[in-house]
Amino acid sequence: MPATVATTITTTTAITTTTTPKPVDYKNECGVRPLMQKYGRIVGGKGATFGAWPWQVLVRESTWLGLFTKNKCGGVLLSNRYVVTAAHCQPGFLANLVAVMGEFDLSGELESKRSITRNVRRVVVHRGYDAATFANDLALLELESPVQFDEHVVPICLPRDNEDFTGRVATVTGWGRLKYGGGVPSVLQEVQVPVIDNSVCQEMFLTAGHQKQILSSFLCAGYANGQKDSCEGDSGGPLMLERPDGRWTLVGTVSHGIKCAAPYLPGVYMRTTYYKPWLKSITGIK
Ligand code: 4AZ
Repeated sequence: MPATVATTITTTTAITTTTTPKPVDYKNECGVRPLMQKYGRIVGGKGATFGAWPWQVLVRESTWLGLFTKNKCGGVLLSNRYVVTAAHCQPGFLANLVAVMGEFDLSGELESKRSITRNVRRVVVHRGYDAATFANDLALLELESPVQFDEHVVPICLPRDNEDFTGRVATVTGWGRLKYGGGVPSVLQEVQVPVIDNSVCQEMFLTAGHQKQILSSFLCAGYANGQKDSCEGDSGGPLMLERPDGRWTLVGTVSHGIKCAAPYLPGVYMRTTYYKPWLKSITGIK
């Protein structure tokens, strides 16, 4: 879509060029970023800007009647009442999950709009989840009440059924560790990583000396020399790509890996296209 260009000539003869973006219909469209100029940690990444990834969810765990809470995982907003996250993010004994939408700076500063918190009514863990292999590391969180979409709270789009993203450079976001065994950021981090073919990924793990099996339901992303990756705490968050129409689609959700950003050990994600029927069977989303 060509944007309308308005050129203003000021009295000082300086020329200001302003692009007027097509209005973003965030109440009806998935995958749009109302707060980004352009319209049409994570290890080795950079801090995002407020509202840049409006489907990013912070999954918190609350124990002892809410007396103790901790940031547990990332998540992805799929609709006004469903968040997808990793199955290994399910709450511990006598604990429950809380989803925070529109979050950005965990220290509470640097935010121009308030975040929206919802208790999780129901956790649907994939019945095939295997903690030993991380097979089917997905869970859907049904929110206690629906959220209102806003400029900083928008659901992501799902990919087409057989869409293949191999070789494309995707973005992963989260509040996870800035390096393996390191600290956590306060501002949401983003990093770009290429999607790796499964057989190439399998070879990489073998090269690194790991016997791990790369299932067809997995998707790998990262570099042979490491450097950029998701890490502990990013789990459940989005790996995503911009479609030609400028809207964003969910390629995968952060699942696991061996260490973070280490050579020949790319990050492992749950492949969204593989799980579309499962996601649809619970949420109704096409
Ligand atoms: C984790 O522990 C984790 N390098 C998540 C992602 C990656 C590694 C570990 C990917 O949650």
